[in-house]
Amino acid sequence: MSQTQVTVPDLGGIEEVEVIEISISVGDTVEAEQEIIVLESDKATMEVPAPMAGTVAAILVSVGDKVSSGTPVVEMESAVEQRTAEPDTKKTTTDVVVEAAQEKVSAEPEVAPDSEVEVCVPDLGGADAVEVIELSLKVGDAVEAEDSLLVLESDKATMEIPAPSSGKLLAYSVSVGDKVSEGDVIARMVGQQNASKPAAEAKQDNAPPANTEPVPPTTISKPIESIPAAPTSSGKVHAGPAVRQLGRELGVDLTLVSGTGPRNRILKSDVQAFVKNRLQQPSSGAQTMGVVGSSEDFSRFGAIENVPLNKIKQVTAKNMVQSWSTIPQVTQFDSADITQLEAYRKGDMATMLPEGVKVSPLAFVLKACVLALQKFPQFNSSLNADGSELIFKQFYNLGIAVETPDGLLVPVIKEADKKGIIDFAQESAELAGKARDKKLPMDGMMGGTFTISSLGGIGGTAFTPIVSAPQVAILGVSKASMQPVWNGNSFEPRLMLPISLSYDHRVIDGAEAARFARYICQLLSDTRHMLL
Ligand code: CAO
Repeated sequence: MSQTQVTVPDLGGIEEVEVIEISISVGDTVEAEQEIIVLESDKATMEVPAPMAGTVAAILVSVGDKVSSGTPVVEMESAVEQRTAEPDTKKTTTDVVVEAAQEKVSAEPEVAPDSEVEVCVPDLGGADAVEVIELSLKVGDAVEAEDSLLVLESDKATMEIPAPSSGKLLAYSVSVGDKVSEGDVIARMVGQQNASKPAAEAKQDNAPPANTEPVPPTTISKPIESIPAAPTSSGKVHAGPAVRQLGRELGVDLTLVSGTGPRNRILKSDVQAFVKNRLQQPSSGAQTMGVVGSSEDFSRFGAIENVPLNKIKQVTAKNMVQSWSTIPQVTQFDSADITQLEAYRKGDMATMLPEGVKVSPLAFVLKACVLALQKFPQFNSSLNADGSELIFKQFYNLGIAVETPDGLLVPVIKEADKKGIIDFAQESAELAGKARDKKLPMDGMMGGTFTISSLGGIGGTAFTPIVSAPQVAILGVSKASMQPVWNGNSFEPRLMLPISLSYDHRVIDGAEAARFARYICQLLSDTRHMLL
């Protein structure tokens, strides 16, 4: 077991930096390259990585301490002899980038009043191409000298490119996601300070540093290829690469996170607190439901109007997100020949209906569904909380999706196994009417075991309804239409009803779903089957 002292690497001329984050505790096991300490000057953030895998034996500094190149910060124990973090013997990538950035800052002079300048990518310290991960300002923004214009990221460093002078941003020449190399023009701005020459020329200037503070380069341990695409953001974000990476992994727009670090820098704990807070908010607002909308300011492109979503739409959104994100669902399509059914419905049946009762194809579909659920009970089941058991329900309650002016409601026809076609027609019309008149009691929408969503009165050939958790399947019904169907000798015009069965693939296999859908089609194709 050997002990290694981790020291502050070469700070490229900066005398002192502040310890702003200690990412490990004594006793922690760390991987080589894992961030252990974060340092910050007023211009740069630097993550000090572990030089090897091992255990943290002692932490020699506290948050707020000022440290310099070579200051011991951590003692680590390693089973294997490792190199120590000798700041002066080898140049780390960080050092190179720090120095490169430092050269760049020092080399960039101020610009002449109202002169237009191009801002270029500085010396990248050996990195070929780096990605633009953030445009920090909006075109037309007033800019102070040293304000971050944009953020570049390689597999080892994040670098903010500061404005060479105060002035106004005229244009960006790049977009988020673009790869840029040293010397590429990234922005144009008009300067308003006394100056000697534009930044594009200045970048080739090798004059010794006048300003020894580097722009923020920091090390990250994960290759850029493994980082998901950065969320686009127009706001300025003050955060290190590890925090930016965490934000991307969690899908957090860092412009919405308040930083509690020095100079409002966003820390990992801020991102974690942000996510926790979002998850803990009351279950009403769209943002609390995992319904992630856009934080983009669309008014930049034209007139907009913000209309609050009503309660029904917010609850629907929550349920949709919950079902869509938790259920691996597949949709099986089929079609039923309802030529005979429709002839009967519009003919003999119409003459036998009680006064005022109107029967649509939906009543037959409801009846066919109950019979299919009885034959295939797994479609009338739910998974238990830990997914270890299937709960078979011995009651049949059918939900019907009803379009109302306020949004989608799903009243439930209870004890559907005890009902006939006329019951279904009457009850679905009554429930749809109550739903539209806002007279549906809360328990009228509870206890459903399977749902039918019919768009047949509107049109369309197929759709993919979303399974409503904890149910495991839903049947979508589209508009029946005349189709040429081959009868073995010739094509016959038949009235075909398209159905779309979405199902929870954890509970139902594809073959079962195909059989279930086929069975419904058979029942609808010959109404006599419904008597069996
Ligand atoms: N194919 C062809 N015609 C159909 C049909 C079908 N599959 N289903 C209904 N029709 C006909 C009806 O026979 C009726 O014709 P007539 O006016 O000539 O009698 C007409 O279309 C209108 O029917 P309807 O929609 O009023 O009645 P319904 O019983 O079929 O449906 C209800 C009732 C409440 C389901 C429906 O009004 C509704 O709200 N549908 C929208 C559901 C929805 O939004 N689903 C999406 C949820 S997201 O997955």
